[in-house]
Amino acid sequence: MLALPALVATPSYARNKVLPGIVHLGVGAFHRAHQAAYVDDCLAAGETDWGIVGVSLRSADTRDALTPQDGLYTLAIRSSGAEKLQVIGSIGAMLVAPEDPGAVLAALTDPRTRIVTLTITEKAYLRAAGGGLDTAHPDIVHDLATPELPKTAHGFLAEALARRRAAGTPPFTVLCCDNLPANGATLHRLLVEFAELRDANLGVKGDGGLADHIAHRVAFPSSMVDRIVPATTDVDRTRIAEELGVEDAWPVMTEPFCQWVVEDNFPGGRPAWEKFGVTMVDDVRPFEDMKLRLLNGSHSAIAYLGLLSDHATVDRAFADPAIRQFVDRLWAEAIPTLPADAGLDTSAYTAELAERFSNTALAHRTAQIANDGSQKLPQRIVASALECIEAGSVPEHLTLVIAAWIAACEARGKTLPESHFTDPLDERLTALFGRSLPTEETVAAVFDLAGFAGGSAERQTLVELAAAHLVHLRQGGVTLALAALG
Ligand code: CS2
Repeated sequence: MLALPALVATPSYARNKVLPGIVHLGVGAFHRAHQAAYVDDCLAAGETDWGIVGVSLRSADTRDALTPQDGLYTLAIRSSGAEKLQVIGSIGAMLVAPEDPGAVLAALTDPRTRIVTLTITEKAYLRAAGGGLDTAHPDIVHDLATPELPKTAHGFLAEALARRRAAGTPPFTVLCCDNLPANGATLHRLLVEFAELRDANLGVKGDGGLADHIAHRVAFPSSMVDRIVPATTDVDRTRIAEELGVEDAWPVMTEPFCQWVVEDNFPGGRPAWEKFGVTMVDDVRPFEDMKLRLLNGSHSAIAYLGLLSDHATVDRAFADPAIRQFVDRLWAEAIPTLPADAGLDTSAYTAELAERFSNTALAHRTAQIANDGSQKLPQRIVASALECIEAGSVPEHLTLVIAAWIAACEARGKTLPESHFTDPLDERLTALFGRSLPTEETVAAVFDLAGFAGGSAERQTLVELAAAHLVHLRQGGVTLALAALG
């Protein structure tokens, strides 16, 4: 390795002695700031058979940037006053699924691969509005028709597990690291559904099928992952190159905070993660709900209210006293929906969140968090709002976040740039907004499209609350909507 400034931490282990043990699907910035950093510590401590094979399911960008630098990249850990650089070496090889699905399947069926981790983002789980597998999605249809050339995570996992089973290789453990509730169980359910359709195509039924194998023989521990990772900018690239004295095509920016809580269910073995700061637990659910509802929920609130108030970054939006007060009240509304007996310290947690959101060095763009609201709001906002109503309280603040999302979507191409952020529902949302229906009908139609509160008795109450907020947002912007709160 080139000589780097002495303060830059570099891998202290022989990278050519590391064996692949983990295949990661979705090798984006988040993975590189989080799981890859934990694995780097394991490798440095001598657990050398847990190297990562990184897979991109869509674009070649990460592979193209990192392969010429041998998979090495800089992690820049930034706080308002300081920046610490660390070179991470845990990603040994990188594959681009659309270019060579066979190579991905070879990595997944390699007996040395004992864990498959995923950060593919909420929308790649391909759930229909009701929560089940979107069996009409063209990529699912494709993967069922052409199992040996998959495109989706579901297709790759199912084909690899089928091949391992046929070869007598034990299954790998599937470790979901996306921001979904009960993420392991959710992926497990979707994959069994996918495998049932696959079995049906092959005329296999019941016990002998892949669905049965996946249902009973493959472990899907849930996990809660947390680290804020803003997208890297060209300014970051230039600054890091100056500090390093060498170009890094894709350094990753992050904060000092890092948390990983994992359900301890790894029949095929795992790194001794607990030695490196990972919390291994029996049940991750309380941690997951706290993170989704308090961190991610307020992140989405800050993103949409921030965009509508002209704040480009989280720290600036959070420094706006009206938004700050709103977030405090949002937390107060969501906290009673968390389990009271799980030992969660919500005041320490929100105090720490307030510090993290105030980190001015991150410049975390509100537009980045605004992406994919239809996929994020159900677990961040809608679930707590429903539980508030069930418990007899009125989720005024939670429903305002839903309205702010709709208003921000409507504002694109008007007060916000056309594609400032995107959503899988964009085409249908644009068509809906074009119909200029009465506000409550628009909100009800958005709920149907996004599957918010589907089938629940409280849905109409949520629609009415969100519609009232949307009227205010349209009439007098964020100022009026916040002023109108009780
Ligand atoms: C953010 C998350 O972009 C978003 O939707 O809320 O990526 C958030 O930064 C992470 O979950 C923090 O762990």
